[in-house]
Amino acid sequence: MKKANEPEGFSGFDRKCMFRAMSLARRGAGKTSPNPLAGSVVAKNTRIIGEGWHRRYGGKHAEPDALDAVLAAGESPAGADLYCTLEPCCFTAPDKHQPPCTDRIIKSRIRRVLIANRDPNPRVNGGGIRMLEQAGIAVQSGLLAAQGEKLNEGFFTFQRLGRPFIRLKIAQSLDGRIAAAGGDSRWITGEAARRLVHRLRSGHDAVLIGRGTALADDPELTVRLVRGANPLRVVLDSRLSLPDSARLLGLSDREKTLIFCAAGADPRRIAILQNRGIRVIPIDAGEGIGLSLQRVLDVLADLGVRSVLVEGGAEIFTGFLKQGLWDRLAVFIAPLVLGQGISAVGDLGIKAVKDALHIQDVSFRTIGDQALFEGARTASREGTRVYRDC
Ligand code: AOF
Ligand code: ZN
Repeated sequence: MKKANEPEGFSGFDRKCMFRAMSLARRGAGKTSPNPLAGSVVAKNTRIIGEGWHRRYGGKHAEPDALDAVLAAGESPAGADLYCTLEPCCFTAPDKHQPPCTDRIIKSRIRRVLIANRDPNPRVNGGGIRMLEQAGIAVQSGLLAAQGEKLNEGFFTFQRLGRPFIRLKIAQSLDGRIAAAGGDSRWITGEAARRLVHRLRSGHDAVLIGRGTALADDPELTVRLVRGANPLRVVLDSRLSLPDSARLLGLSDREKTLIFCAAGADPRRIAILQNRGIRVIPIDAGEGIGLSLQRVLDVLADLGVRSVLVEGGAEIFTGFLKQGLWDRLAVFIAPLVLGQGISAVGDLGIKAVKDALHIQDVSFRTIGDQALFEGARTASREGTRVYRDC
């Protein structure tokens, strides 16, 4: 079925092939960042003759991978259609690992190229499409574009805004509490919801929490309930107050734990943590909340982080929301009422309903007796969706 806002001229087979290319692209999840996920399918006379994807950062791109698969199967790509989740790259540079895909596509005598999303990398950004068209290849873009945007939310956000994609994940009671009055929060949401959180974690380059959550929950922030790569674990702890016994300091892959502290933090404590293999980065103070979130994001971006899952607590959620440093919300809601307790979000300076933050692209789904509410800061092309049990 044609999606709203999708350009005309695509067949059901076209959609099937692009859908397949996106599934292939997802196989690279957790391995390609800071570069995008990319998948590709070659088809001739409504038959798929080759498939490929970008497997890891620096490795072969999706299009040559699919074209190699065509040759390996003893087929010819001449006259075939090529489905690309991302506009093929078209440039060479000293820091570039792979040759331009456009050259290979043109040499392979592909007839038509179908693209989900334009590559916002300024060194591509429409240049790949132009080069293919100049070589006489028909190019159609926008096929399953909304799904493609989701696939590369980190890469696209970084290219457009210069900062990582930020998803705030809140697990709360029906009355909006993320912990009981005493600070206890284990567990507000059930096992199925927590499994979804682990899947969310594995889809981000980094997971970030504040000192309060690190102390109260003593989390690992690893991916254990599903298969997937562990993201970088980031803690904002201006005074380095985590005790040696904290789980985050004792994990086997300690180089994946990064603590941001204040520029004036105790140098001896920094040295002790670094000797344990933990990464510690002192940074400037920010407004109100201990550390400058913008500075944290800049450093993470320099480290190649393109997406961050922010897991709390209230002070952290409030800081990111107040400074407009977020893209999507994922709010897990459990059928519990805690009354007095810790609110998910603190003072945002909002005095009237008309000034409330409005969430767009809203979707709901139920997970047993719990719910997951998702939404975006700015509207994409999707509109509201409602899911039943999943
Ligand atoms: C494609 N197909 O599979 C990917 C693309 O250093 P390189 O050679 O790997 O190039 C990285 C850039 O190429 C990256 O920033 C993005 O613009 C594009 N990624 N392009 O045609 C692919 N992964
Ligand atoms: Zn390429």
